[in-house]
Amino acid sequence: MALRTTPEVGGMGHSIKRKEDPRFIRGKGTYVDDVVLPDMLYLDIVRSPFAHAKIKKIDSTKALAIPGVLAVITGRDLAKYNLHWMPTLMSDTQMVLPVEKVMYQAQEVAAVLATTRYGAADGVAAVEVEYEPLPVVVDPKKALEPGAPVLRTDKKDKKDNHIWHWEWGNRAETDRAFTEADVTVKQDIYIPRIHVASIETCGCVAHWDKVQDKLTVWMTTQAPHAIRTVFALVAGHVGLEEHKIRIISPDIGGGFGGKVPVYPGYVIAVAASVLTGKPVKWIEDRMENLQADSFARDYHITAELAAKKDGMLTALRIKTLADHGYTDAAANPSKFPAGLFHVCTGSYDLKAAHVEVDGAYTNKPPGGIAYRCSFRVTEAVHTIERMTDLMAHQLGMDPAEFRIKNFIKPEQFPYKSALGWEYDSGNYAGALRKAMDTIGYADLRREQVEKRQRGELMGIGISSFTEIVGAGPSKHFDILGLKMFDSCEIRIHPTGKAIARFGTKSQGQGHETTYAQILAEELGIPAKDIKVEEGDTDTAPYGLGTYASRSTPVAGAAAAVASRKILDKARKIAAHLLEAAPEDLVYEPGKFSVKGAPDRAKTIQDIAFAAYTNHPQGMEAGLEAVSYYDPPNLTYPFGSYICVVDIDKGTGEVKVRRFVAIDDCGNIINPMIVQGQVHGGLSMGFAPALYEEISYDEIGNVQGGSFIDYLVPTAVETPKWETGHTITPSPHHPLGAKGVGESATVGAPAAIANAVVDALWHLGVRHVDIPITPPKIWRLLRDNGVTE
Ligand code: MCN
Ligand code: CUN
Repeated sequence: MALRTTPEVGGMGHSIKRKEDPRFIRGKGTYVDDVVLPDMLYLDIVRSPFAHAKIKKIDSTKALAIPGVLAVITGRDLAKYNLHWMPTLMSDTQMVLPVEKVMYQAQEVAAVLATTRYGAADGVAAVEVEYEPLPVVVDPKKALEPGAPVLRTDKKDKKDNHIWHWEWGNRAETDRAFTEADVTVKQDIYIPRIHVASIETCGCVAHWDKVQDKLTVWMTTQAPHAIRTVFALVAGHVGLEEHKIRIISPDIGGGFGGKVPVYPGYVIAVAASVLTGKPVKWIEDRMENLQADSFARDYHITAELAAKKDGMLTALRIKTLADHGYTDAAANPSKFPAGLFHVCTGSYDLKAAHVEVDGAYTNKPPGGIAYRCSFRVTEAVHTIERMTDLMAHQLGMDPAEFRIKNFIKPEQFPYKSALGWEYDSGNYAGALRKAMDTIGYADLRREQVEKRQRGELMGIGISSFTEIVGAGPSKHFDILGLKMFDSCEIRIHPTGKAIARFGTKSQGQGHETTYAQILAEELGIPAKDIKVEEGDTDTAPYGLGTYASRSTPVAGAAAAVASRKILDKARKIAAHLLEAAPEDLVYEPGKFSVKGAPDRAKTIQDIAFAAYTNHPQGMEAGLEAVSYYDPPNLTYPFGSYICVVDIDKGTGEVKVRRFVAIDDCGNIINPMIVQGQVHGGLSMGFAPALYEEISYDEIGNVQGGSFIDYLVPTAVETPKWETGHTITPSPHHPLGAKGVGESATVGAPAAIANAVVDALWHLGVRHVDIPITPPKIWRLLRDNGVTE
């Protein structure tokens, strides 16, 4: 995907050309940064060098002396309108701009408004801030120790850094199963902080139009409607009511979850536009994106698994400490503070399970957001897949056979898990056997034995994951109280062409193609005659947006249901035109004909025209329908991945030699798009397995705040993916489809980690935390007496 540079960046000649180019005037560009409006102002942000500090003084004198700098906005300015704090998606609170203190390095401290982008940047450099450093809490374990400095001093009654305790499952039953077990394994697993690296960073253009009494915000958001509601809730009291707000989410250069939250930059840009009456653009740079936007993972897990001598698993027990940074800004359904982590029994028929999670505040940016994760399912899958592998090795059983023995069997679906989920359908052994055949599992095991005799390090790793996507049944799923349904509205024009609008928002997933395919299949209108539109709150029906691989399970279903509503009416119009009874008509996509007389037929195009020109008396004109779809259950896609690694004894480098991925997302709408999703997802599972991590030093300095330190693998490092699929339809989805957008990212890291441990098991290695970097492996080899 090509991302254009901004008109201002890239040299004067380029800049002049771009400004004259009509494609880049209001709404004609493709990305937020392409939106260029007359008299537009630019916003840039002053950020804190300290992870925890009192703000003593902000001196704007020098900044304001710079030509073009119009204002320096501080927390105190926003406080006059009570806009210095805002709610997070988990009903915690988050600073827009601080009044008293900063809580993490790179936090917004003040904002500079200028007539040019360079002016704003110069202004930022000239703002002088006096800080008084405060003690920094980096480690969430230390954050919960008695005597730790209390971070959220803004919360009157808060006496510690504990956010919440959450537990699920039957503790007594689980404890009993552990007492009765023949074999148990226990492992500490850390899943580090990582950050999405979308091609496009976050940004917006906010335009308060006084004449129209309307705020339009072009912004990088995966959930435009929800954002509009949040804006109205935060700023309704200063006149920004929901009907006066229009959020437009244009083309997005990758979201991956990082574009779900509301970031302070958006809110300050809106405030600046309302105050000045001019359009204001804010676009963060790469380092701001990596250092200050919300983060994923950061789970400190202790897991235990119990089994009988014969290798039958019985129970799972997990304790987790979740580092949420200075505020709980996770994009989770509100009832589940740890997301859907309690799908951690995975693909296995476990009779008992209990999981506990504690959230802690630390001096870091908001954590718990997203990185192709399906609400903490990546963490859950990594845990159960590592633990299953550990148990298989402990018992001396082949990890594939061990899995097959313990899988939930096809005839057990719909299956109620020990932690309360109802899995819709699955055939786990089918996918694993297909992966084993594709990769040549038995031969690889023989090769491994030979290599081990020669002292070479080769490992085979499996991950047989179960995903849970498509939130959600609104009974259990809401974000800030907004029920997680989704929508499709179809209008068929008199000439038989159609427009369909959705409450979701593609960021590269190809909705324009796949939604049109669904509608074409249902209605018999060629896909090229259907315009798919998303991302404009003034036109799209209300929906909760695209994340957690919910578009196909929810809005895709809405497309089918809305189509079927249209066909109900179309049948009546056809009956009128054919002078037959509606029940005497047979439907094949695009055509109604009279039973037994196939020549007496009307096409959907004939019917559309009649809907506006010749509809039956008493029937409303037009051919339109809308569906707000509330799924009866989630969908449970799954898959089996097998990976072969070779480890260099001299350097500790892990090379992924082969990687076979068999995915099952039920009925597939577009095989090429699904394969693309799986390829991208695998690359984003490979990345944290071997490269990506954001850590902090003891005073909260971020390590990994630029692409020099935060290693995103390129095509050179990334292995060749060998993909395939099985098809187990979802019984409750109108098209039998399940989501797939995050499956590969959720499933891949465990396959790689399991392969590495498999290569090193005979040396006494039982676990390696991701990212599995060469120094980590080299040290393990050295400690175990293997050197070259
Ligand atoms: N699809 C299909 N058949 C199925 C399932 C899906 O043809 N049985 C198609 C869909 O129609 C859609 C695509 O595959 O075009 C992904 O569908 P789905 O699994 O429903 O996921 P979403 O569209 O809701 O996408 C969200 C998901 C998430 S949560 C992250 S994170 C992620 C991902 O998509 N971010 C992405 N993939 C991404 N891909 C790109 N290019 N950019 C991102 O930001
Ligand atoms: Cu969890 S990343 Mo996707 O849900 O946008």
